[in-house]
Amino acid sequence: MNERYNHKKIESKWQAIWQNKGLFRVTEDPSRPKYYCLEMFPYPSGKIHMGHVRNYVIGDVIARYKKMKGYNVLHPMGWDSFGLPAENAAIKHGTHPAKWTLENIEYMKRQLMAMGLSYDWDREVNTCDPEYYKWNQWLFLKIYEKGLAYKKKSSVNWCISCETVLANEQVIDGRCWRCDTEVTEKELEQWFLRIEAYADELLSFCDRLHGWPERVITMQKNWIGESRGVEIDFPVERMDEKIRVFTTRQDTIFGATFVTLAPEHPILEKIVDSSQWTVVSDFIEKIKRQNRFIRTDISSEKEGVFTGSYAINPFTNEKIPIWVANFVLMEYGTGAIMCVPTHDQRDFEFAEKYGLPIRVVIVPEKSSEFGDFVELSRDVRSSEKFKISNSQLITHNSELITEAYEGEGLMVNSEEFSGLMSVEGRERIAEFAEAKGIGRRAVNYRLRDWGISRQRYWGTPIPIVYCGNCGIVPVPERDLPVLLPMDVNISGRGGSPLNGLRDFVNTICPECGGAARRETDTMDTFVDSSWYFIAYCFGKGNIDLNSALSTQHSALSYWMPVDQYIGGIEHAVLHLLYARFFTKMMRDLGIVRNDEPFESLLTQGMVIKDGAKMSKSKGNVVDPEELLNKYGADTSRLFSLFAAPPEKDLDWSDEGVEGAYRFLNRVWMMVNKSSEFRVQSSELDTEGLNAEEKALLRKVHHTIRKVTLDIEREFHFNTAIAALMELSNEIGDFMFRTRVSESTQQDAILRYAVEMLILMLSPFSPHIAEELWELMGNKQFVAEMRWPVWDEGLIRDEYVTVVIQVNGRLRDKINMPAGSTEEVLKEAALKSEKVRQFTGDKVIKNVIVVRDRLVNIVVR
Ligand code: ANZ
Ligand code: ZN
Repeated sequence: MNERYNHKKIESKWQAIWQNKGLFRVTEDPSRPKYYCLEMFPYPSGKIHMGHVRNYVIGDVIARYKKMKGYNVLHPMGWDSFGLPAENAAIKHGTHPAKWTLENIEYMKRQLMAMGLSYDWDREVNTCDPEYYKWNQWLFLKIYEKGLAYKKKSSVNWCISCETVLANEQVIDGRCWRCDTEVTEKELEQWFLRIEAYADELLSFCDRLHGWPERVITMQKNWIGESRGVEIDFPVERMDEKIRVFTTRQDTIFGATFVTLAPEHPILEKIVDSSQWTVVSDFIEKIKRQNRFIRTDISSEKEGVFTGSYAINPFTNEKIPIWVANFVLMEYGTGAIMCVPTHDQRDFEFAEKYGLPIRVVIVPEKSSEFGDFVELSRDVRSSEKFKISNSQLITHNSELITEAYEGEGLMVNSEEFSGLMSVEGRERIAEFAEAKGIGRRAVNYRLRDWGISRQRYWGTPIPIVYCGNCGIVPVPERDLPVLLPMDVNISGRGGSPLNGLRDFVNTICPECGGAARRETDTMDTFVDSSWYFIAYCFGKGNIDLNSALSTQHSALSYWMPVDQYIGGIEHAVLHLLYARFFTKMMRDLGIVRNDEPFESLLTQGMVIKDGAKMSKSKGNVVDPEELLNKYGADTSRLFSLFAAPPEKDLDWSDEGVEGAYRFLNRVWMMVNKSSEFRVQSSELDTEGLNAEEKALLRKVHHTIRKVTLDIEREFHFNTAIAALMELSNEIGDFMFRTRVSESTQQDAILRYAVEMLILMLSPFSPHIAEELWELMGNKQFVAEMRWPVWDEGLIRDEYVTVVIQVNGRLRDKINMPAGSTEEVLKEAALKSEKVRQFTGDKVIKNVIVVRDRLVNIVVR
């Protein structure tokens, strides 16, 4: 039995056995604690890449470890298979998106299987399968019924190159997230989901996501973008109109010297003075063509025109001009702002450009920036002094200041509010406005409703028809799924190919039976991935959200939420926010009970090679398939886990792979050499061990402790693996020293140590572990064994007193870790101060070491 390590043979053998025995197939079992381990499902682009490998291997170790810990582990996998690349491939190669997608899935599935991942393939989901997207449509209908889906004409982000609408989340620095083309605006009728209605909950629940990385929570919070302030009404002079502004700096209201409206603001029609009408309407036309990202970019040019009308500042009662400007957005707040040039940089630049008045109303404490206000302190409230300065500071040019002071400070020039700190002033002004009925506290979110309409083919058809008599009519549930037609001509130009399919478009109104048209837009594929983790709970072919509506669905309440989610940081906002939103909607529909989908989240680092992210464009990709062929799954897994802790970037190194391979070979040889164990480890009698055997036992328990805690604490697999390597060295040394089998206990401890090593190695490199386990005569699967536990007693009692002699005479006693090697003991003995007095500069002839007992130094 001295075969060489043949990964190919072993790996395919065990993969087949696991699959045939259904080792990772799970069903709900209320008598056992569950653990739902999930990796983000891939887009079936063709081949897996190292990023996938890393992601799935991390998940697999967790899943296997938890199974050994006694959990009923759900570990599923599926395909996020709708989307643009399939259409692009269709255009490029003339293959149908369905064919391309299904072939890719088949190929990639084989690759995943070759990695020995412990998936329950009976729960595989595939989002382009009608069996799946039918439920997208069903959910859409439910959401629509609840008023959470609606259609509106809106200016959308449009990518000319992809010829599609992009969600805000898909626009990165004003460019398409996919093809990097500059995004433009387009007016289209679109379907929206009311994620805004969940903004406050999505935000407040951020603080309950204890298992999430701080960085992701911050990104989510920033994206939701809560902003607390007040809405205040500014009456329009000589008109029965009011302009409602939203501000977060109401403490600066005494410095509001003009009001500015968004070009899209409806009140413009009523208030623009006839003398200004042409100027204003030309301006509006011009700004409409400007991209929103340019409009809001702080560095871009602020432009505006005067409306010819005035508003009254309700606090100063001054008449102030009303302007229109590009930097005010209609979709945010009220679409109108009060401008305070001294304390808002945009307003400052605008005022400077157009010669509008500015007035200081906040001064930094103890600042000399504002001349007269140097000596102001918290308790100065006499307004006499401010009046003089007041007149000095209202100026039509900005001689006195060169930029806005946006910070906190002391309120000045603010009548009875002068002398307050700005923080407190905000409260007082808000109270005052509320008391006087001219304003109210308001919360605004940056988060916008999610536009899900896509003018693409390869997606879920939106289940809506348009009828001349009845208007918008949802497709009745019994008619689901609205099948995506397969006989299409994909040119890639001119919007959705579904438009041209008469059989698809022309239909009958479900309400009146008259002629009607089908919606031809498909859903954003992010809809598909917003609830796939719920779909896994049902199992392949069994998804039935309807059944969960009426009753408490046992599978859903058993498995959800996901205990551990693992994926890339690039999904920190997009996918994770949508998935949280869908979970909350589905909770409110009565489908699930949990408030949040993912208890814990692990965002793995990137795979780096030669200092750059591994990517096709950088030309530094390592194809996992080559790696699997050459070294096998176990080595590939081990390397990717050993090279870095999961959340850090993994620096690719060929030597690292070699190292992992050599380690597995050593373990292989070790077990093969000693595979004729005469005894079972159950015969081990820990009391009957000699010192050396005891030391090995201790090492085993130390290792169990270290590996367990490293896994439990933030999944630090790299240090866990290092500990296993150390243990394997110790076992190797032990075997070397005890070549001849001398006692039952010697064999028993060796066997025990090797078995523990294999058990602990198994989540990382499962195939070799199964093989060696079997070779040792064990009958069960390693994957089904219990994870070992350490004995505190064996770890605590770890120091022994070692006697040090010089030429046979006691000179010192030192405390050393039990089981220390001869080298360690020798070194410690020679370092002892007391010993040195006797050895001095004498020649050391010999050092005799009895482990855990004695060191005798022979000098001349
Ligand atoms: C007066 C003011 C004075 C402001 C000051 C700031 C500083 P966040 O935190 O982003 O919510 N604002 C409000 N609605 C706007 C819109 N539709 N388009 C562009 N800007 C808008 O910021 C809120 C601030 O952004 C508001 O407070 C308003 O300017 C501006 F010294 O009001 B502030
Ligand atoms: Zn009708």
